[in-house]
Amino acid sequence: MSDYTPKPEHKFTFGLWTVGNIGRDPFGTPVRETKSPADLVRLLGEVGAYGVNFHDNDLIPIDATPAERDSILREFKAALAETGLVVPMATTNLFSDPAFKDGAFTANDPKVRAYALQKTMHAIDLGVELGAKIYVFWGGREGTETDAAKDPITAIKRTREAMNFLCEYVRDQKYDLKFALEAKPNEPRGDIYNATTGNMLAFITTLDHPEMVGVNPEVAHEHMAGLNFTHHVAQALEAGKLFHIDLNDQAFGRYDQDFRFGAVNLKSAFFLVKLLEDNGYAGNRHFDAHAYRTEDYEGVKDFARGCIRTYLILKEKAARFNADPEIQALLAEINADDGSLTPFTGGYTPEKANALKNYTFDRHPLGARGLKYERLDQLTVEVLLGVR
Ligand code: GLT
Ligand code: MN
Ligand code: MN
Repeated sequence: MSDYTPKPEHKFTFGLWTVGNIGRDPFGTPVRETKSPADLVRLLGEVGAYGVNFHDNDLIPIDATPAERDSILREFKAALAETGLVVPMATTNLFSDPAFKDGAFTANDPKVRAYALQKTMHAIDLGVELGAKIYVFWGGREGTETDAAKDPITAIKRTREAMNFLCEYVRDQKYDLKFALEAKPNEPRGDIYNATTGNMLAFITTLDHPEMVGVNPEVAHEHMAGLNFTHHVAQALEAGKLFHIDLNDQAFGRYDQDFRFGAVNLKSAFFLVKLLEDNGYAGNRHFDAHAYRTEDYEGVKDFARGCIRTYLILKEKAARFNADPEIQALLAEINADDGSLTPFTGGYTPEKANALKNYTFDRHPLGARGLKYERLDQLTVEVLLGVR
């Protein structure tokens, strides 16, 4: 029997807003009572999490007095000390307050844009005070219902100006902090700008300090758009830009579900875990999800333990896939290279180009060969089903 106990090196984290979700939805009122941030830290300690993340207002309500702020912070820090949990990531709530109904950094009202910058600088100070090394930007309201309302090119320029401003702020304060941009195609706006991780990767190259900025892809957000999440994460990894990751699950084409990791599509969860583990991803594994609305706080713990356990089981399955002689023999066969065309590889030279243009290919055997991907995929499924 394998050991699926979470360890600090796995870096399993949850947001205060995840286990603290009280089950409100567009059609229903809360089903669970609100717990204090300190109590949520204790709950996370119980389920074996390594860290806790928060939006500024998950911790300090937007209208808190200085005295309330001090007492909440004191209790929160005490709970961290008591449980040994750390705060690896923080973020700003730029979507709940009515002031942000037209977005924050992209709002048409310059007062809203300035307020969003001010709020973010204060929230960065708070995150850094508690130890955060990664700062997430999810532009929940940075979008439109009608493009009559906002010029999309202006929106890109406003987002860039805000990110450049905040990068300079972090440099000025000498904070050890990196930014991770999180894409989502829609919800709560009809359309959100920079809708996919790929959009974010392209946008980052246009910033003044691109080295400070990476991405925070989320399973559900690419799945909502019917895209292959693993491919998006691969692009981020390959570019050295996977600064953080939000793990959860989501059926394609449905509302924003934020289900427990692996709850819907185990096969894609498997390929994701395999990608992260095979490539030595060393960042946080953050579960940005919440328990079904049917649950009480015991169910919330079941949810949180389930996220962790499924990740560790899939990690074990990935190791099994990598060690399976039949799977590895098939992969070796699929990737076989007799070396006869090596002279044409390894980069362009005019001589190579000329020789390749004059080479005679027999394309019929290339098309006739069976690739055995059916067999390989079935073996993968059998590893997942536990019979290999
Ligand atoms: C919100 C959203 C998440 C983001 C969080 C960070 S808040 O729950 O759905 O995907 O990561 O702002
Ligand atoms: Mn998220
Ligand atoms: Mn989400």
